[in-house]
Amino acid sequence: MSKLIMVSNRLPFHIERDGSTHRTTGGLASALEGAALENEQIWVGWPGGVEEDFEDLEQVRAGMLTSGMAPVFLTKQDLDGFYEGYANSTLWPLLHYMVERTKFSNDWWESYRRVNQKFAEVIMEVADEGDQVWIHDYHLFLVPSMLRGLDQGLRVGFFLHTPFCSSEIFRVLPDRAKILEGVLGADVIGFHAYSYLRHFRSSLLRVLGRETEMEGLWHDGREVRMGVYPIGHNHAGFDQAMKSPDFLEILESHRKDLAGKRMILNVERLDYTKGLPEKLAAMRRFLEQNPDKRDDVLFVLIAVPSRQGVQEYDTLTEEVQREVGAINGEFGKVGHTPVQFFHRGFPIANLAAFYATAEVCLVTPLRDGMNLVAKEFLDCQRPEFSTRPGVLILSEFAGAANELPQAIQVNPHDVDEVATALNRALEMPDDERHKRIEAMQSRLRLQDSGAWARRFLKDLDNVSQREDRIVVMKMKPLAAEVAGHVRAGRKLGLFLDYDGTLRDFVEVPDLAVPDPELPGLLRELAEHPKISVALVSGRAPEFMERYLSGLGVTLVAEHGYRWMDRGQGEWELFNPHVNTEWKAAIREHLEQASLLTPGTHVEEKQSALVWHYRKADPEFGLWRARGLLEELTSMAANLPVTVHHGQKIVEISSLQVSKGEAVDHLMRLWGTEVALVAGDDQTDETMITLSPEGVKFFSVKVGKGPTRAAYRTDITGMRVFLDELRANLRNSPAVQ
Ligand code: GDG
Repeated sequence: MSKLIMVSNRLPFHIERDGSTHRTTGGLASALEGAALENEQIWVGWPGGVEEDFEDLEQVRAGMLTSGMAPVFLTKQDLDGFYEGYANSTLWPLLHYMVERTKFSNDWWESYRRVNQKFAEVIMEVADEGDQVWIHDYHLFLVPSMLRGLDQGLRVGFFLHTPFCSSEIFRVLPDRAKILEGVLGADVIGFHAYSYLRHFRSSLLRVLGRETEMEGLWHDGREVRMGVYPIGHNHAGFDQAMKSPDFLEILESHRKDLAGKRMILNVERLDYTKGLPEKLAAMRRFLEQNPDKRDDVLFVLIAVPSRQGVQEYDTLTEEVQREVGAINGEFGKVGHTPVQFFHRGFPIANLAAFYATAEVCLVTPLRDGMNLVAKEFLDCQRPEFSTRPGVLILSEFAGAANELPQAIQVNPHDVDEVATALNRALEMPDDERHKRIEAMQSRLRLQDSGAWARRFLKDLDNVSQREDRIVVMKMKPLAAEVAGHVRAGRKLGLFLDYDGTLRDFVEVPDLAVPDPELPGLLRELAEHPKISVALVSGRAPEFMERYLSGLGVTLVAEHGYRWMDRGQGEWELFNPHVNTEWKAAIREHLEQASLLTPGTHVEEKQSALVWHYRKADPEFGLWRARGLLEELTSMAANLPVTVHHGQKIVEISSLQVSKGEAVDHLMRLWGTEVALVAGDDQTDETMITLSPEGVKFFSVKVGKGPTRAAYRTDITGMRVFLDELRANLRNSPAVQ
């Protein structure tokens, strides 16, 4: 049975005094426990500490492996550059929309790459073919594609625990493209909320120019799925804690200490994203505005220390401590301190007792991927422990806000709104409290952390089994079959589109020149006595002649309007009587569209006009293209033209010209007995739908979209086909 390899920056374990280690149940570890998976599990991550301090790394590693953990040791330099630097001072603030806190450094980026590589290597040491690898969080954005470089047989998932910020923020990052390409190595990419998925998709579009569907995209011969998987809290863990004798004791002592006062609770890691100063400002405002409640209300602030020693966090801690002191100085009196600040963590039973006795939970992060505290509070509010149900005040900028619409939702930056919400919560009648909390609780207890892990891993399982994943591999048997025909002495015609079939699209079409291997590959195939090759493109003749002539390959330009036999001599017309009188009227219309749409232009070919919008804003360009298509289709009703929406182009070409006509002509000329046509867009369907009599015919669609082709692949798969065909024929030459 395959293994599950969990990968996170920190390993979930403790080191004992005697050097032995044991697992802890942190958030992720307990999610897996709750998921009750049958597979063997291994955890890859940083064990804590500094590599230089371990005396015998091999011994530590071997010891840890026996408890299912594979350590990634980090040096002092790694911790500075990767962890404190790129992960926590570049990515963390940026993903939380805090551009002014975001710092950039090339050294940090290099360190981030190096450490991601270390993780990938440790994963490969423990992985076997077919294993599931589940990578967590922003520390490890590059690991998925690094694994692809090392192995094809793994099923790789990536989950982001933070928000994914708007593309307008994300594109500030100097290494934005590499980060996105890094994550695209995964088979499933998960987010807490739909808005994060939306931002990720728009970053793929605006940074990489990649159009995607809501549920995913095709990348490097694989389907990459994207989805929304809101994490749940550790319901079982809290349930168990609340059944322990400790819990009842602590609960009792809380009640005594409270002596009838109403607790407003706040629990968080002390981090600037959680909005503690803003929250203190709202508490102050509440106390100012509600003198009658001052002596009844107790604010309990639990702020677990985080990233201590980092300047920004130390400054934040001091700021919070100062303001707590100021509020208590101003509003406290003998026997009553309005704000109790705990700068430490508590065991889970204590935490549950706080959640159970609080009347209001104030969860107001400025940004938060999900926020589990909100869910834990709701879960621990149980009738057996408190007479009145509690009220949740929740920031609209926490991922949890999507799932908890019955909370009082607030803008954490609006001090007045939060202060008013505090008063509203305290005043809320019991029946309203019941209705709100019950609606939220029933959902949360089912959607706990175990359910979350199961859902993600199930999708990871499914994707990997899809046919599409092996699309590149299917090209090898196809090449062997076609080679078999050639070896048997049959004449093969290869009719290949260029852009999107042999070469990826780029920003400037003129730069889409053949990669260094392509000309040699085409030449060698064309030199075979039984093979004729034609490149059948929509491009103008000049480009094709410049980069693709002289290879012995026939060039067909302008969708079959002109051709150059075997890539030498003069360009000829397939049909010298093509009518192009319609061009004047259409040209004027397209030029008007270009004026109104920055970044677009009109290209004129002999038999066609093309409106290009690759350099326009992607969404604006697409919207305009759709409008143009509608207008042109009705204008063209009485003209001898066809209108076609291609890759970032709208093309109007003569009806008397098509790639299919051209290929038909060449097949007759060459006496083709076996033909393979391949293309990626709608104009290629005219070749794909040919059914020449007496010819063994293979058709290949490259990329997504509707097609009548028998095979589907992508650019990588197409190249695999051509390479394999060449290799097959090199090994056993043709029957002459
Ligand atoms: C990241 C994302 C996302 C807190 N104090 C104590 C204690 N805790 C536990 C809570 C809760 C966890 O810490 C905090 O989780 P959050 O979700 O609130 O926030 P982050 O730590 O920032 O986590 C976040 C999360 O990942 C999961 O994807 O929700 O948005 O930023 O579980 O209970 N636990 C104990 N004692 C404490 O004093 N035992």
